[in-house]
Amino acid sequence: MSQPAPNVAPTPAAQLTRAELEAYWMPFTANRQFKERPRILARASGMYYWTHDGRQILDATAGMWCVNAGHGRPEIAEAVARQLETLDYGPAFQMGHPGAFELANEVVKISPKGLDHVFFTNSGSESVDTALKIALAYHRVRGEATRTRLIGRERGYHGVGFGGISVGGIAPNRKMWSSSLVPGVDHLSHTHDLAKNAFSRGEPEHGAHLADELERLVVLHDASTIAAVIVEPIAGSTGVLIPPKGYLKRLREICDRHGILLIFDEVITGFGRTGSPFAAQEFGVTPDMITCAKGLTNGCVPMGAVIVKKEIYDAFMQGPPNAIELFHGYTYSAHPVACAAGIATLKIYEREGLLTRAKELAKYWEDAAHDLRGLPGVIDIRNYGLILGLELEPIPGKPGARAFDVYLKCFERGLLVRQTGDILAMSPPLIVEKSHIDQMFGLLREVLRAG
Ligand code: PXG
Repeated sequence: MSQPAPNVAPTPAAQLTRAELEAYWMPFTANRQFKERPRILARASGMYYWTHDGRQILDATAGMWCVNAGHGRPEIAEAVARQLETLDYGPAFQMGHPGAFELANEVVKISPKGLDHVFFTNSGSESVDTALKIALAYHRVRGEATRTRLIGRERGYHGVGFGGISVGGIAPNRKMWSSSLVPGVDHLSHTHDLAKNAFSRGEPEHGAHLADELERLVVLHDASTIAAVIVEPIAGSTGVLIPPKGYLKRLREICDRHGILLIFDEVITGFGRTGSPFAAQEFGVTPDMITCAKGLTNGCVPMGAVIVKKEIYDAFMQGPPNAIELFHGYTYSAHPVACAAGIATLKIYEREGLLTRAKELAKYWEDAAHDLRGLPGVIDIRNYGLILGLELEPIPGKPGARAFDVYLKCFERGLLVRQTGDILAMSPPLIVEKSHIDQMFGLLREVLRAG
């Protein structure tokens, strides 16, 4: 099971002093706590990380939901190296390179039917802000400029751009910037209902009616003011919320009825996590746009994308042909190195059947997960594809402390999980074997049992 570390000799990171840790302001991290007891990763291969002091860590999170083909894939490394030697960079505006077109075509091949144009970004946050901007511009170019309202959902995570935090529904991500959020945003209720849905396997039974809140918002604001609704098919960062049966379909129907665009934020659900290439296919609901990132390049070069349906792209291709249609883009849109990584990644996914592998393992994963029911403090276990959310009873007055403690103990014992509030999340690389699953849940069981 365990793998020899490639070159486990201590790396320079092992010698970092407390002072040397200071300059790097770490994102979404308790900097002072971390720097007192740093967790430094030095290497990765397959299903494993190795820390700077040579400890092996089983990766139950695919990094942060992104390393779907496992770590250190030589095919990607070689493609990236070749690209750097051939064409390191080319201007993204008014110029192209073959990889950009090839990757767009490959992404379209695995996308839901009808979503056939791809706008490249460098992250999930940029994908979200890009999709929101396309939605607003789309209505405008079609002569419906009053459609400016954006609808998100409580507990939604859509990255950290101003658009993303505006439609997002996680309070700490918003409150510092509350006066600067995008105006005219409303939120649907989240779908988390432990009283009715605890310990659901797959899609929970209760909650489809929550989609009807969109009808209520249409009555309140009038459809002619609403541009788009954005939701994660499965909410990840907030602690794994699986959509109730029928919920996404109902959202789609209401959007259709009122000319509202539906955006699925598939930054974590894209590229095989649910058992289909995208959650849209898995749940049989086709949105108007998909935002993605992470697994697009197996996490190894930053890249994101917005996949849009033909009608949206075509709506922009109307004016004089020499006019720029969309005043939006990044220096690194379709960066040649990211495209090379993306093409190599999609080839691996196809060759190894990784975009549907989660379906084959889902039952085994589900049974292993629900076996933890009854352990001290476990108030919910929820799962879909190769995703797990495990919710713990909070320690009174210390929200998040219990799950953080479990996270630390797992890490000390050689298992990387994610923690958000009092919820633990697992989302292993899609190359995971049953033996790894046994090891993950065995270790988690021991840590939870010890309390
Ligand atoms: N949308 C969704 C649905 C995401 O999950 C983003 C947008 C932003 O992507 P970037 O690339 O800008 O970070 C995300 C990011 C976690 C976790 O463990 C999830 C994310 C990031 C970090 C941690 O839940 N998702």
